[in-house]
Amino acid sequence: MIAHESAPASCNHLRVLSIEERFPRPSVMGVVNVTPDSFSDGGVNVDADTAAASARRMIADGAAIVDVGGESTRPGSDGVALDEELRRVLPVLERLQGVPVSIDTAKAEVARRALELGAELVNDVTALRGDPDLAGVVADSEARLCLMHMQGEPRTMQEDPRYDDVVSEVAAFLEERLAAAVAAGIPEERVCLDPGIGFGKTLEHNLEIVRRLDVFVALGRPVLIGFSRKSSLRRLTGSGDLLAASVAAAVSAYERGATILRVHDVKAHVDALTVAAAVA
Ligand code: HH2
Repeated sequence: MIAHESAPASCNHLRVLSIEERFPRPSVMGVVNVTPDSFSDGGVNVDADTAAASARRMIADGAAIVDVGGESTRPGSDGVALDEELRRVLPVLERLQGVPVSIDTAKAEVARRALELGAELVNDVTALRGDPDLAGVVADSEARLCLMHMQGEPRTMQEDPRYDDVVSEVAAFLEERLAAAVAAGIPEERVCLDPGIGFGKTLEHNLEIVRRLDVFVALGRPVLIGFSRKSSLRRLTGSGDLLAASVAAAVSAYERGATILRVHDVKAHVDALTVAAAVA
């Protein structure tokens, strides 16, 4: 009898946690770019041991997850070939067994290999528009998914981004991509949404997105924001050191409803968000 009663509970325990359950507000995602050319930390983590050590440091500093990426999406960048992306990220993922990892990729094969190595989230800046096989890879796994908005492609996206109303257009896009993900068999509760700060957006577009973040929260899925070290902050402050600006942007986004903050400087963000959450 007791065994029967406990059976549903143990089944429940095995259920994949939703984004909301896995990432309480606010949660920090630490950025681990294994690239020679990322806009703020390119070249820092090209060596797999160094990258894995910095990922572990981020978790020790309070990150809920680390986002490992082998392809820079900075404005003006070209894509990287599958072989090269695998060569960059696999040795790092192999060294991060047991560490909570997200894979920042638009390629199905990179995601598949990363999930085999224990990644729990696929962060796709193309929102499943880049590789037709990626939705199936996520649907066939227990992975969570981040769908991000980008206008255009990294090579040209900052040339002259235009919107009639950036907030309603980006929200409509995310709503449509969420429906596409669900239609492909990915459970809605495993998906989070990201308006894509800096991806085909001016400084004013980025600020308007954070100002009206409630519109994205109203879509019903947790919102991820990555404002850390982005060039809009330099444009706004004129400062070379973007730490304080990044922290302020993350706290502003959190206060308007963001759940996951994607950041480079984990400790400063965790401390700031802990205080912001305490007074919320
Ligand atoms: N920003 C970058 C990369 N991936 N993913 C999500 N979901 N949201 C973001 O805002 C986001 C992202 C760009 O930042 P970074 O990884 O530091 O630079 P690069 O693309 O040059 O590697």
